[in-house]
Amino acid sequence: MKKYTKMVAASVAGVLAAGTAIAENWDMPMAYSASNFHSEMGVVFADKVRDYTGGDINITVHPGGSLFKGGEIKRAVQTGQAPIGERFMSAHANEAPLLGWDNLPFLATTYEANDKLWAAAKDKVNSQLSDLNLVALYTCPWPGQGFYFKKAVNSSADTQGIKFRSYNSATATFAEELGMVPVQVEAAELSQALATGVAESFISSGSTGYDRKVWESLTHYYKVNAWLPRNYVIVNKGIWDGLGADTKANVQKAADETGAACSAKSAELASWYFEQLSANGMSVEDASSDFLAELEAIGTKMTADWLVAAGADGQAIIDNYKMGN
Ligand code: PCA
Repeated sequence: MKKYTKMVAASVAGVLAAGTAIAENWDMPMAYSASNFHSEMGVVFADKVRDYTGGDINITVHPGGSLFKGGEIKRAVQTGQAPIGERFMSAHANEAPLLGWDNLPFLATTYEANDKLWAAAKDKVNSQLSDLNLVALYTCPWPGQGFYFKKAVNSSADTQGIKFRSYNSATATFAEELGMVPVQVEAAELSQALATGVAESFISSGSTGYDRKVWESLTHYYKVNAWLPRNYVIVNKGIWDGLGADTKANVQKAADETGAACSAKSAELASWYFEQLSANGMSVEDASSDFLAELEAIGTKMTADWLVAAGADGQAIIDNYKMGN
């Protein structure tokens, strides 16, 4: 009897050590529209995970902030209310400044440079996330960021007093430096904020302008390509650590493949979005050299401020990046 009990105990321990023996159902809240490439790639990821884990992990994607609003997703994953979720990384820089590494103006403005910057930042970012009880499975860049307005803008003389939709603290600072008045609004609520006049300008990619049909309220897009910020798919660290080694490897393989495919999709769509903005009546132009010079000066100040907030780890990211270039 004693021997039998020991055997059962050993086999239970074996199952636990091997990880999930029973299929787990994971709800995955995502912040952006269902038709956005980030969300479509979330579905690709879920399919791959189901496939590679032989059905052990079954992820259901909930895009558009439908399960948790964008601003709530990180907390939901940290606390395990949702085991996994997707969100915009630099939205969390107010809590953990290091996570603003991809929001530094004019530092890495091509997909290639942005990949190098992520390679330089990855270890520091992952250890910061670990402190927050999170593990990043993959990240994926948005196309370059530029300004939307409802009039022609050639310099900060034209931006004074404009109500500006920000998506994190760095973009709020950017707006203030241009004499604008920032208000933070989720992408999912952007069309409404523009239609009701809560905001009349914002910085983003062509992607979000297209998703939110902003030509219904705005007229001008200025390509600035200030930075290519990333979304990340994060999992609760406790849940992740509880998975068996094989399951982890299978999920990570799905994540690596999806991250690469998502980044390629972003690059492929970048100019297509601009065509759609034009086709819907918007003027899509490069920012004037005067405006660009002002933005660069503000960017230098923002980078200096970020370095103060992010400390030695932030400096190490920039140094690593510059060493690799
Ligand atoms: N779209 C998201 C974040 C960056 C982007 O291109 C947004 O505007 O909220």
